[in-house]
Amino acid sequence: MIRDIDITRIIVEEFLNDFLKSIEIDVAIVGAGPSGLTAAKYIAEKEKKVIIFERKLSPGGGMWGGGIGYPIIVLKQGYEILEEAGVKCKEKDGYWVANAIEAVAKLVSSAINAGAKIFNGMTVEDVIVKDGKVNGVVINWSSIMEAGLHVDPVSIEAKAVIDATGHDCNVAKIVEKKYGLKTPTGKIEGEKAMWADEGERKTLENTGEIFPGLYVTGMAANAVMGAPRMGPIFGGMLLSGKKVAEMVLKRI
Ligand code: 48H
Repeated sequence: MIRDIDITRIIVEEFLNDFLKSIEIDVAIVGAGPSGLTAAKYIAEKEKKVIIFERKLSPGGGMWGGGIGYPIIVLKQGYEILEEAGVKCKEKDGYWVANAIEAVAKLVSSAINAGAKIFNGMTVEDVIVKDGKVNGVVINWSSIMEAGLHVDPVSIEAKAVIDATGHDCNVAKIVEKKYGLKTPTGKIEGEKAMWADEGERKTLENTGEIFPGLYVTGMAANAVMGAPRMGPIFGGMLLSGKKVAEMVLKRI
């Protein structure tokens, strides 16, 4: 016999058990797009406790829709990261091509298999800063935030925080507003117009620590540093995720 309250109890107990194991962690990644998922996989593979907080219900960020809603991923570089995750890539006219649905599914799956955890429907609305260093994130349910309810958030302690929030660079914006960034200008430069070749190159160059304890990856790196967007080409996102993972692993 199915008891309705068994289902309730199991959901609440399991979630709380998971959540309580996730309040003191090595790395908090904000955003489960291609860069955040890739970073999570490489950090988790080194047995570090890594959690992705994703505002939406579904991880995958801007990858689902490929370009103009055609679910095709094009890459010039970094396709080996997709292949490592088990995604079938084929060569076409000097590029690599993959299916967007397969790419998202397998990046999510390989991050989870490596030991990363994803909390969905949770928005990072602030960070913890102590002695001039980011020490964690402050989270709330996205549904509460969207309803505009005055409900206070809770905190997660992390040795490093990665802003993988894409075009919006939401975590960098919070820190910029309250403290200024430790970048050459101290502020968010804003993403520039489309230039795929330069945008892809700069994504990697701009990946790094922008405030003690806070790292930026993917599209957010170009938005912070004032570099071009690159349109629907995804190799820079994957390589940036791998690069930030390597940088963070050296520091924690
Ligand atoms: C929790 C949050 C919050 C928050 C946002 O946009 P993404 O896919 O990011 P990247 O950098 O991995 O990939 C960018 C790529 O998808 C893209 O847009 C490209 C290549 N554009 C080129 C162009 O020219 O347009 O994923 C970011 C994720 C999303 O899932 C958000 O929901 C999530 O971050 N997010 N999660 N707390 N405060 N803000």
